[in-house]
Amino acid sequence: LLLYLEGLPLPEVRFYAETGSTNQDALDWAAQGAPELALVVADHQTAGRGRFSRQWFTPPGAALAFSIVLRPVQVSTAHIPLYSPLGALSVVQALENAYHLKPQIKWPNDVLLNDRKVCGVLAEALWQGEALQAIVLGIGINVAPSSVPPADQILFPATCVDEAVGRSINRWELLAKVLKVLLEWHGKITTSAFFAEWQKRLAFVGQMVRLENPGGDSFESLLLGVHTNGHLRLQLDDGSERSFAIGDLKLRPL
Ligand code: BT5
Repeated sequence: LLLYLEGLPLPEVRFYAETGSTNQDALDWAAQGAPELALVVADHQTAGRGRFSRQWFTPPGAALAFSIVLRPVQVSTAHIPLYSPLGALSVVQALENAYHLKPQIKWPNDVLLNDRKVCGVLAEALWQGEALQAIVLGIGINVAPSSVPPADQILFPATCVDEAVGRSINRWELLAKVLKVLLEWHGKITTSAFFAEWQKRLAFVGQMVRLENPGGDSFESLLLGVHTNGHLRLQLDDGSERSFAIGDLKLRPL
């Protein structure tokens, strides 16, 4: 692993053969003073998590699961929602550059390959009172076929990188490529260039989608794109436009 990470400006890397959640490890470490770009990598997570206490499946030997500590010097809280897109775009561009794949971003935080979920991103903020201490950006990528959860355990169809590439790829090489892109965008997430690259890879633009809120209400609408603040832009039946903040809205193509 360390061999592959050589050349990247990472101050400290912690590798666990097994841990609960690398996001939890990185949050705890950040609270104890982990430096900017401190990295936690695990082979196997026993309590990997998604958004809203959902679970993230990370069996041993098959997936990429890591979390990086970012310490934005001057981040407005309004920019926090742009961190999961930072993770998603980094994974997308790494897969494009390395394996000539055409991944897309399912708003807000999933990476799809052939319309199936290959990666999930979870950005969590660490606060001290009102002050933002750090953002932990956690990324889980299905690499080998055994990392793909059984169909009855997931909400959205899933796939893995090996299946799309057609051979078994090296996890740590992919990790290094994702981190390289991430470090290039880090600090530039409010630029129009970041926004343009993100929006270009957005899945289902110009298509009808179904959105469902946690209460179970759902509606269909035309997906227009995203705003620079990360909000989703939709067109309703009467032609009016509506936007949604990143929250627990389930998005499905029709
Ligand atoms: C996510 O949440 O997609 C964010 C997942 C972030 C995981 C990384 S791994 C490293 C770091 N450490 C952690 O503990 N977490 C981060 P969400 O959008 O809420 O999607 C979760 C849902 O995806 C689950 O409820 C399942 O339906 C589905 N799912 C679980 N594991 C999956 C997998 N390996 N592949 C595809 N779908 C999965």
